[in-house]
Amino acid sequence: MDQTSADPYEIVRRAGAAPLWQYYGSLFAAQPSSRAVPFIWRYAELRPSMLHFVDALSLEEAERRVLMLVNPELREPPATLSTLYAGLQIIVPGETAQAHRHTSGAFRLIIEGEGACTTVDGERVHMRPGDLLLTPSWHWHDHEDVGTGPMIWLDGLDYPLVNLLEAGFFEVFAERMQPRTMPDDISTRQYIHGQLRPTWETPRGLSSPIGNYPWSETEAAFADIGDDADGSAVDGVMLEYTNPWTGGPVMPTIGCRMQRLPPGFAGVAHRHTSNTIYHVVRGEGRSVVDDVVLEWNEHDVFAVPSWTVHEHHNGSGSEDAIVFSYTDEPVMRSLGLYREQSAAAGR
Ligand code: GTQ
Repeated sequence: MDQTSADPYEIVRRAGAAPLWQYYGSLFAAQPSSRAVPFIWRYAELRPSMLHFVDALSLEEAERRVLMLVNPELREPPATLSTLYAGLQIIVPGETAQAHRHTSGAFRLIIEGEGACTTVDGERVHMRPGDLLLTPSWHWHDHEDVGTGPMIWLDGLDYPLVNLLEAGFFEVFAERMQPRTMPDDISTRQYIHGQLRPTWETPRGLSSPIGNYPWSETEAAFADIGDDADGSAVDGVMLEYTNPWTGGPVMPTIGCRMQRLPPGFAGVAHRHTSNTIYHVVRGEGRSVVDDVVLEWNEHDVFAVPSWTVHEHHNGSGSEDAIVFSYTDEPVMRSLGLYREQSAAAGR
């Protein structure tokens, strides 16, 4: 018997075990420390590449024409944050994107263009800038541009979480486009009028039945509130998109919000055990995330990892900033892992 095999640690290792005392601190850290870093992706920098790939790559060659927004610390496999992903997708007139479905939940926040649609489980849904479109888990979806110009949107998916949980399934539809089995935009027309719920419908699954939360409704909500509510010191006037069946988040894994930071807004810092990705709909400003300053402009996307201290500022003294965000907070809450702390309370 040689000396290494007599080493008790080596014997333990060869038997497929490990001494807990060597790992305790890293496995049971005093507080979370995300592998992901705070980061910003600039729309003005990426947009020309989006247009380049319209010419360079047909949608017959690619399932989707998407640039993934990759966190520098999460390159392989690529993800934006540990549980969430963001991508920028473009489709041009005459194009169609193959119908498919996956167990990952997805949404699209429309950035620019007109005339594109997505069909989700038989319902064709129209896109306009500022609209939030849902593609919940295992819903068939395909996209098409029947308009006159390119359409660009932000994709948000939970695939980093779903893959971590080893619960990912994917299926391609037998034909390129799925049949339309319902009147266009019917779910929005039925459900969007807030407190008036269609009595003949019953919940299907855990997600909101609304295909599109149109910008016109979000804008009207902000206009109706005006300056007559202060909102929160952290987030300004923030509205959460809700599932009309539960009043809760739009999907079990992803919550979506739109916030208005009034001119000159300087938010109070806080942190929480949820990952958040932001998209600037309108305006300019900056967010400070664990001492990293992210200066943002219209249509930029930025990522705030779990438990990082962050605060938001509107950079303009005269214009609103409108910021969309999505979060894994529903996951953390449902597992009893959600914690929130104001920065003053113990950095
Ligand atoms: O449009 O179906 O950015 O399946 C990533 C995966 C978009 C989509 C993404 C997808 C889609």
